[in-house]
This record gives sequence, structure tokens and C-alpha cells, in this order.
Amino acid sequence: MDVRAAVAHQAGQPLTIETLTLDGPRDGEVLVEIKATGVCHTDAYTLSGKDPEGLFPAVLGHEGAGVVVDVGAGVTSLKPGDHVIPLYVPECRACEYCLSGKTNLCQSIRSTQGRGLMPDGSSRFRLGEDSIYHYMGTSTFANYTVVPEIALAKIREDAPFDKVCYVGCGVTTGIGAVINTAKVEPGANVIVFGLGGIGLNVIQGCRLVGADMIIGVDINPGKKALAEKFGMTHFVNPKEVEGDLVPYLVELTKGGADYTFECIGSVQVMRQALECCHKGWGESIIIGVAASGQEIATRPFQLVTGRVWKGSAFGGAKGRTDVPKIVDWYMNGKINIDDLITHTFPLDQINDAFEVMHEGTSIRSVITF
Ligand code: NAD
Ligand code: DAO
Ligand code: ZN
Repeated sequence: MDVRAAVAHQAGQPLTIETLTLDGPRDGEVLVEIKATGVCHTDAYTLSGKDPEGLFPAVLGHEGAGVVVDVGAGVTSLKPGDHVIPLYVPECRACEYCLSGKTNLCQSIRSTQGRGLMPDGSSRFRLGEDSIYHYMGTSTFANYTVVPEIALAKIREDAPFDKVCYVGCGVTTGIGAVINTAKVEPGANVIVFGLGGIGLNVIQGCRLVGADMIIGVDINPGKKALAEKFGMTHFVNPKEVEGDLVPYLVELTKGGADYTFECIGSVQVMRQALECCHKGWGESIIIGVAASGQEIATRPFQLVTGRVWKGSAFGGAKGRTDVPKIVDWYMNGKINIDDLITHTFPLDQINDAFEVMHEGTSIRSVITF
């Protein structure tokens, strides 16, 4: 079938809207009509050419929501008409990783997904005779895409696509890091570094679990009002702190934070986030993705004396199990997504979504089809 897609032909170039040929779903695959997709920093990172695993030409996009149109042989858990969110971290429920109970990083289709291909090693997208790569197993910058069954979360049918698409990455990453990775308990003191699309979801996750002090740290004072709406109790602008930030935050939390979250991707901030944790038990969660080749450093004595450094991918969430629950939380009013979606564009204006992201004027842009 013919599909409309925003194609990344080359690193550093704007996306171009093309009509592609999409082959139907093969064994274990599902054809999905994408109704809405968010535009995330990871799409921009890959498009910039800085992502060493970035492949071109490709259909980017990993934060979508849509409707099942057709299923391939052997698909048992989904049928046409089901509403779904594609998952860049699948959940096969059968691989060593899924069965470990220790991680959400299902590995069953990891190698082909990383090479921009479906699990059988081929692509479903073509432009004329030329094959176009998939991206993160999802390729949501197209009005139709093909996704493995194990990489689709079935969600309730009354959830609005243009809001819950954000659960496909940012919402789950932030809230999941609080609940699944850190396991923040009621009454905890937390510090969130970076109040963008991820950090604000960490903040609302901390409020949800009943954290006490929720300190937000950002160099942009324009983030304060929205962060307060999401549950931040104290705001710190590092540019306004005299002297070192770490002792200032240790003093503010009377000994250090129980949990800190780095939601920027800066290795310097990752060190600060670890070192303002409470001696003996404070845990720092790295969510931000640092540029390729960067390294983190601290004095090992920071860890010897009980601070813990952890990372979190997709909020530690098992997508097919957890994503439908997070959609329910939104529909039941437990979490706020609407105020984070600052811009909406049609597909042919998708480059404007990247523009407002680079300007720093958006939290999340959503493309509707
Ligand atoms: P964003 O740009 O919307 O937000 C970053 C915020 O950090 C901005 O408000 C900015 O003002 C602030 N900031 C920048 N430098 C700072 C500094 N030195 N000190 C304090 N604040 C500073 O980005 P986002 O969409 O929220 O994404 C954050 C990070 O999370 C990115 O690195 C992204 O790639 C990553 N991410 C990780 C996962 C995962 O699963 N681990 C998933 C999605 C995104
Ligand atoms: O299993 O090796 C693996 C990779 C899993 C993908 C995790 C990606 C999380 C960070 C990237 C940000 C995604 C938007
Ligand atoms: Zn698995």
C-alpha cells in the first residue's frame, strides 16, 4: 500500500514528506494506522547525525498511537480495530531478559531493531526500488507502519490518540523511573535535574507516590511555573546559586536527597546528581542520554559511603503490561498529559516541531495525521 511518511534521507537535513510503499505484515507482525505521534529529542539526536547507530534513509518516530488494520500469521493478542501504542522496548515475555524479572530490556528482536529492520531481517518500507530503514522498531512518522506484535501495547479505545501517544516514550520514561527504577517511597526527598518533557514527568511521578520535598533544578527559570503545577515544591536555578551547587542542595535537603534524577544528558550534571544524594542510602537515577563517547566520573568513595548510581531506560517499564495502566491513570485523572503538549502540527509541518524543540519553546509537539 501507499503511505505518507516523513523521511530522514540524510543526517542534518530536514525531513521530506514522501509517498512510500509499505508491504503488509508478515508472521508475527501487525499493520498499524498511526493517528498521532510525539516528536522527541531522540528523533532529533538521530537526525542530527550524532547518533552512531543512526541509519539513513529512515522513517523516524517512536512515540505513536494508532489502530490495528491487519495482522500477519500467528498474531494472537491483537485484531483489527484494537487501539495500540508501539513500543521501542518490546516485551516478548519469553526471552531470558523478560523471564529474569530483573529488567525491562527484552532482547528478542534487539539485533534487527538496531539495524533498522524487522525481525526477519528485511524492511517493509520502500521508495521506488530503494529500501528505507525502520527506526527503533516503531517508525511512527508515517500514517501506516508495521510493528512486531510483541512491540505493541493494547490500550483502551476511549483514550485520545493525540495525548496518549506521549505515553509511548516521555510519560512512561519519567513516571516509570520513579516507580520502577528508584521505587521512591512516600515522604522521600527528591531532586530532579532538568525540567523538560522527561523531568516534568519525573516530578508528577514523585507527587503520585507521595514524595515530600520535590526540588526541581533548571537553568531556565521559565520552567518554574509549569513544574510547580506538576508537583515541584522548591525551584533551584544553578545560575543563581553562589558557590557550589552540590553543598547548596545537600543543605536544602538537610543531609542530601533520598533520590535524584538526571533528565538532561549532561555528564557534569550526572556527577552533581550523584554527589548531592544522602550519604549511606541516596540513589541517583540517570535518565538523560549523554552524547556518544562521553564518560561519567566521581570519586569512588561516594559509592563506598553508600550512594548508588543507576540508569533507567523507558522508565524500567514492561511496555505491554505497564503502558495500558499508565493510559488508565491519564483517563482517570491521576496524571496530567494535556499541559505538557504545547504544540500540535500536521505531518507536512513536522520540521516545525523540530524547530520549536531546538528553540526550547516546546515541552512536547504532537503530529496528527
Ligand atoms: P528537554 O530539553 O526538554 O529538557 C532538558 C531540560 O534541562 C531543559 O529544561 C533545560 O533547560 C535543562 N538544562 C539543560 N542544561 C542544564 C543544566 N546544566 N542544569 C540544569 N538544567 C539544565 O529534554 P527532555 O525531552 O526532557 O529529555 C531529557 C533527556 O532524557 C534527553 O537526554 C533525552 O535523550 C533523554 N531520554 C531518555 C530516555 C530513557 O529511556 N532513558 C527516554 C527519553 C528521553
Ligand atoms: O536493549 O540494548 C537495549 C536497548 C534498549 C533501548 C533503550 C533506549 C533508552 C534510551 C533512549 C531514549 C529513547 C527515546
Ligand atoms: Zn523478551
